[in-house]
Amino acid sequence: MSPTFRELEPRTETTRLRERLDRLRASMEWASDAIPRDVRAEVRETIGRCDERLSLGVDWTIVALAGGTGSGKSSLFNAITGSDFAVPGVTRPTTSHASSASWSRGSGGLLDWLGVQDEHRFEVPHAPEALAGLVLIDLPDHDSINVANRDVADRIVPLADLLVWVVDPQKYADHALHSAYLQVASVHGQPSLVALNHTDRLSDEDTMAIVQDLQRLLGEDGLVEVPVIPVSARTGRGLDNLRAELAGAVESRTVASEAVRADLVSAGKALARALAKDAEPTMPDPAEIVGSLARLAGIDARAEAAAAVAAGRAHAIPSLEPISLASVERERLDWVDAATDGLPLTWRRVLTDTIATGEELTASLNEELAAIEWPEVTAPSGWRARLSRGLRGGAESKAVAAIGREAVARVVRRSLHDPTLMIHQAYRNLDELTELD
Ligand SMILES: Nc1nc2c(ncn2[C@@H]2O[C@H](COP(=O)(O)OP(=O)(O)OP(=O)(O)O)[C@@H](O)[C@H]2O)c(=O)[nH]1
Ligand SMILES: [Mg+2]
Repeated sequence: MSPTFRELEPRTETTRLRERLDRLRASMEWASDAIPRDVRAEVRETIGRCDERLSLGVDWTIVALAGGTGSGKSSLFNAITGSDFAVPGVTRPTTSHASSASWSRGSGGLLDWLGVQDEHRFEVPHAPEALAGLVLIDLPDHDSINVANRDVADRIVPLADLLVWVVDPQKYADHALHSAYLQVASVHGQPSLVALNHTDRLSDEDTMAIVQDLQRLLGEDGLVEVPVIPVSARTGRGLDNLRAELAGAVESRTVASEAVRADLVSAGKALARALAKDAEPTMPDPAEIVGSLARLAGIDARAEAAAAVAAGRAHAIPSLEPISLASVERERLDWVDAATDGLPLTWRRVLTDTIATGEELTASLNEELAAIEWPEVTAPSGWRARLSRGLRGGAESKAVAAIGREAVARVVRRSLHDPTLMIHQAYRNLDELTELD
């Protein structure tokens, strides 16, 4: 491998779409129960397909050299790559396999997928920045008498980001035979161009006349967007123009990226439809439930008792009784009501499945409260102390209430608030998942 061979970095589009796929997957997992089975299956399948395509990377620009036998595809491949890697020949058809040239490192997975064999992969040394990520494919002839050749070409052509149709001037009138390929490309929005090769064997006038005639033929087929570029693989004529077209293709978003994008958006829409996005979720006020649970747990009573002891009105603070499951359940249901207010009913189930159960919540509260080390409260003695009893009682009571509430608040945050936040985010994400720019 040449030390000048370029790394394709950064692979921005692949990374970006992968993040988006992760969000789709997360929404899918969180809301799984609420999604009808058929939609779930459809979205799962889409996720799988995108995953597979993204693992190959969607930043690669695939350019295919296609056309009839002897038009000079292999010769052009060599001229563009500055190599003699492809084998042009006089016996027809010459090429029976696809060869590739990569301008960046790391295209192995993609080439496996395209079916280009190891020995037919070429890495372009001294690759210019403008062509980073380019993969050029030399195909067997399209109108081959050899069916296997045609299959290779037919399979790869639709995957190309740019189809370069190589034409021999002596056979250009056969164009009608081939325009079907260009037409299919055009219907799929796949950019294509015609490279009129062998122009070294033509006078300039003849070249111009044939270019115009080809352009006219393309126009008659409705292919007005397809440019005709005169080139010569032998002399290098027109190769700069061809390279500029390749650089243009590298700049544009790839077919693979467009396909993944379309998949992501349609799956996002299917999810959003299934989950009926039409409301803005609101987070219940945690202070409210913390207050209620603290009261139910006896924190308030304990705080009052602490005040009484500090004021000398009582001698001991009774220890906390465990909080009851029934009262915790009631508070939890109030939380669920508030957190799913206005949301489709299915989201109530998603939320109840995600936050802690009544039993878990009760156990966490009791554990957390049992672990508290309460401050020691003693009755004052002496006349100075007696004078400040009222003040001391207030301070002791506040300290006890604060410690208790903090413990309850920790449990509420962990068991209710954070999971609810996650579900609300998943719900909001649905909206974002229906668009991609
Ligand atoms: N004069 C001239 N000859 C060319 C040019 N391009 C290719 N040739 C010759 O045309 C013949 C066929 O070229 P190839 O590159 O093998 O054509 P191909 O399209 O790869 O053919 P298949 O692999 O059979 O499909 C070879 O003898 C080349 O040397 C050109 O621009 N000018
Ligand atoms: Mg060839």
